[in-house]
Amino acid sequence: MSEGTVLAGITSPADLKALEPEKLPVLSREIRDFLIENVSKTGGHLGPNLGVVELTLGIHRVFDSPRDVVLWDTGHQAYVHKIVTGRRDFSSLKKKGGLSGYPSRAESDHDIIENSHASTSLSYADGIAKAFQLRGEGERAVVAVIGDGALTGGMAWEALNNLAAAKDRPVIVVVNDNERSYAPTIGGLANHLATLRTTRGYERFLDWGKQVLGRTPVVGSPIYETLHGVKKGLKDVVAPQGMFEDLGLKYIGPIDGHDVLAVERALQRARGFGGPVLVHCLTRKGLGFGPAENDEADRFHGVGVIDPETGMPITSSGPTWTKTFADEIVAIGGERSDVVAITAAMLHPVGLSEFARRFPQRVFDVGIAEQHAVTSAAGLAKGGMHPVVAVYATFMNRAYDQVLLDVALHGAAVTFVMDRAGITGDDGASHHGMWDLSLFQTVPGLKIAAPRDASQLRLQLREAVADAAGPTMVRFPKGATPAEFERIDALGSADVLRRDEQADVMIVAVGAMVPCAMEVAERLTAQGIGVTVIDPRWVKPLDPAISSAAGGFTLTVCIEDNLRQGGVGESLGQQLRDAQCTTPLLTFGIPCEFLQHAKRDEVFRQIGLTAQEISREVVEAVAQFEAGASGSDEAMDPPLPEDPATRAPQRSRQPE
Ligand SMILES: Cc1ncc(C[n+]2csc(CCOP(=O)(O)OP(=O)(O)O)c2C)c(N)n1
Repeated sequence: MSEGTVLAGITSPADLKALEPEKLPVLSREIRDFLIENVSKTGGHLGPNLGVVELTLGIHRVFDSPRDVVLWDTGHQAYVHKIVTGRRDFSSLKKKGGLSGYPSRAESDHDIIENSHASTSLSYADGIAKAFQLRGEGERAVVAVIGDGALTGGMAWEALNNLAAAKDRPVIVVVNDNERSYAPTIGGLANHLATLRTTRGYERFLDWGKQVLGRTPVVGSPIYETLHGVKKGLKDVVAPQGMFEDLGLKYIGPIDGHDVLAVERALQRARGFGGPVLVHCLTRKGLGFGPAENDEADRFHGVGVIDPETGMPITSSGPTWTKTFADEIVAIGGERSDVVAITAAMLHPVGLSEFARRFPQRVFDVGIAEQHAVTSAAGLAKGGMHPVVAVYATFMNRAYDQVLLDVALHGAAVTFVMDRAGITGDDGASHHGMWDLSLFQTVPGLKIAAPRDASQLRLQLREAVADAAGPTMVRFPKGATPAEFERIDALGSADVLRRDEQADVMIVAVGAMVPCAMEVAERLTAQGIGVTVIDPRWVKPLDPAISSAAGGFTLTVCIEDNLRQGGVGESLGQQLRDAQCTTPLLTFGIPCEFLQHAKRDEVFRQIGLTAQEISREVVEAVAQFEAGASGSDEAMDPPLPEDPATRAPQRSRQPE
């Protein structure tokens, strides 16, 4: 932080409150420079944070955080909040041990929620305000900042419905309207906000009425009251803002969200109101950084390492899983007119931009509405289309019930494409796609594919979309596609990728864990252990040929980048038990923990899901089981000690 800047003197919201108003524009500029300089080095949510500089300053000047509660919906736009609450070391943003990319309770008392899945803040606000009221602390304000994108999520509306009903509970909903999620926000709500944006007359009219008529004794005041009495009708003429007020929420706005003093005035009014209020602020995503402001795709919603002058990416990855999907779905779309694509406000990130360009009538961006996306897909299937719902795996957690009952129970032929499955890394605990296999293994009739490489992704996507019998799911991780391994044989619908003469260990490798499994095999072979590697391709249902083959080995191993609980390993264990196969099974996967942000590789190392750790465990297990088979005492050894450097891999030793 350069000495002598205004920013250097801001270490807490109190410093901000003490600042002379004329210094606010300078401070805003310095914060923007700080964001551009730092986030360009680490990557992060640059565009959203550039857009909320003044909004954040206004909030912290009016409210008394953390006594007053400030909640950031989704949480990706909380960098400025971090800066003004004393967190200015952005050098390791999103890196292991560095600042989280989202609010984090471990970092600061000013951070109350940290989940990073959108549209939850208003429900939190509702609950916190109820608690304050019950505890006699009703004077504590609860402020929720929610983007126009997050406001498209169903939960936000469930919460608004409740907030509006409690006239005596002060909750201030600050809508940060920048007209975009990643892409422009769409739908009826977006249209309504657009109307509000363009009709600023109403509040000004009321102010005028109050001033002019209030000055006219006797008749003036009653006329003003009458005007207020008919305000709904009047509003519909001057500003059609009825939707929020019809719900029962006081509406203030629209406010220029880049004018700190205007924001302050609106928030003071909102605070004084004492009930549920919605403050509509207009902002520009990416403001102050030309390349972001001009970026059509997403205004630099999230960037990697970039040049701070040009905004151009510095690092480039090879061909990615997302790009592979993107190309193939375009090819499929060209061949089949019944294939439609659905995205929940993530057209570009999930790789549907080109599909949208080529087939604009056949792509539906439903907003941040994963549940609706799934049931709407069921409807499309009923109507004779084949929908492909492309989402990040972590966000599909929300739509479990819709997949289960609205799609699977109906046998609807919908294909779910789960990008970012497994460990995602620097977005932290809530963004890992590590629950999908556990959740969706329980859905009757759903088939799940875990392709191991780009060729398999293309092939299995086609198999999925060709399946008219019921729902299918294709899951793959973040990042570059790996080196490809040709199958040397088939085992039912599975691929055999390696088969040593000596049948000691059979490894079942799930999707992207195949390269790891092949390396484990190399390492085991170097120790004189013969290995067969199987890629089941379709992990649900698992082809029974796999469990049948297990009987011929000393040990079976399953490696997956999903939670061990309920994962493919567990379902393989169940099959082995059902078949009364006594070959022991070791399952390696992700522990049932919230894993903090770090690079993907670091997380893999931290949880011991690496070829080195797995082979070490397997070598020792083989020795134990063989010794057990020969009646040696070694079989009675206690469990292996943990390697102090990395935690022991997540594995079980008994058939599951
Ligand atoms: C349930 C869920 N689905 C998808 C996302 C991915 N996502 C992160 S931010 C974002 C757009 C948010 O738009 P908005 O609320 O308007 O905030 P802005 O970035 O425009 O400030 C999306 C879709 C998410 N975080 N949570």
